Amino acid sequence: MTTTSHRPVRIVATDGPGQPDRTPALDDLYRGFEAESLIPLWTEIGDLMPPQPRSRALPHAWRWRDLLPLARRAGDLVPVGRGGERRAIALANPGLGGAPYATPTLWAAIQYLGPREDAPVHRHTQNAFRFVVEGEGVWTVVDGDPVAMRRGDFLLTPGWRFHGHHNRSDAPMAWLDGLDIPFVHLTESAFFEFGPDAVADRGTPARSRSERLWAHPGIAPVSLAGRPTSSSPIAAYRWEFTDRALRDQLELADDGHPGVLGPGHAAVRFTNPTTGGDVMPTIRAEVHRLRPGTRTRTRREVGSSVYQVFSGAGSVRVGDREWTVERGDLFVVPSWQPLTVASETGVDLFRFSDTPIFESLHQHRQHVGDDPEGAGR
Ligand code: GTQ
Ligand code: FE2
Repeated sequence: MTTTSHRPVRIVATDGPGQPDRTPALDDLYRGFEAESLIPLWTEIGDLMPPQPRSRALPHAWRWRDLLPLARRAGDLVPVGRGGERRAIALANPGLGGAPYATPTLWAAIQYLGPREDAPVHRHTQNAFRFVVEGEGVWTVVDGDPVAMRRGDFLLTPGWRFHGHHNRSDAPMAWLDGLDIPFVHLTESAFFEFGPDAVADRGTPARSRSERLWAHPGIAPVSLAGRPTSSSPIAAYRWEFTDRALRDQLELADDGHPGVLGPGHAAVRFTNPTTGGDVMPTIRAEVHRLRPGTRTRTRREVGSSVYQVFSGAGSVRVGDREWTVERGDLFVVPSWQPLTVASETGVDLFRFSDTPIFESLHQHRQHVGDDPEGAGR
């Protein structure tokens, strides 16, 4: 997928339906195609135009209890500084040929910063976020605005903003990074720039300037109101608000108001207050809460998602795989693979996906409910 070498064209002809009989003359024609770098549709169509999406990515899960000790060891052995830029360890989907990609479009990594460490300032066109499943003490500085990172917070670094991270505490911290690195790579649209070598502003405010300006529900500063921006101006969505929104949604459902996804299933989406749409052009982010004893309906959707368990535990079915997951565990749902989640004790799930890409291009479809063929829309 990422190769740029000059591999000669090879035509793999089958004897399947719609294929001409293999004769020396046909073989000769195909060698002629190859010599001129040509490939006929009729030998490729099954792969190029499947009846429904067939992701190369596999359903896969990573355990927090496996990731964290490895990140710690990386903290001992690998310095963080200019060049490598980040001590981030990518979840590499085993179906994607060794690329550091969780899905064909999404990067997911555990990033680790030791006590008092700094990660240098840079910027890139890739959109990024952080989600914190445990710990605190790191500030991510986005265009000079220090943003505290704490458990449950969802933090944005939209494309082309300078950003560095600094750990102001004596404890290490690890968190989840999500970016659209694979999508940007595939579309050959990446730009990157180092920031100043001087460390970012080491300020440690409890609230960022961005939150003071923007993180007030339904309220916008008059100087900026009515002007849609491509990414959300809110640098941090605090867990306190996310949790309250989920609690309220479940309670309202109990009182007979509609608004939950299904019985016992509340979900909130992080949105851009200037548009009401997704936080960034390529990434959607949500938190789902299942009450104890809840099972979701089976859902399949165009595009891929990565989930992380924030708290509680559950059992997850993706395609033909099934796992029991608990706090910190991550799993991938490839395009059009059916997903069902159930929880005996209750679970909070953070989810991010590439859905905005497909919605913008009018390629999005989803299907909810049992549909063994998966052909519904
Ligand atoms: O924190 O700036 O996981 O630039 C990958 C690329 C994190 C970051 C990643 C990045 C960053
Ligand atoms: Fe970055």
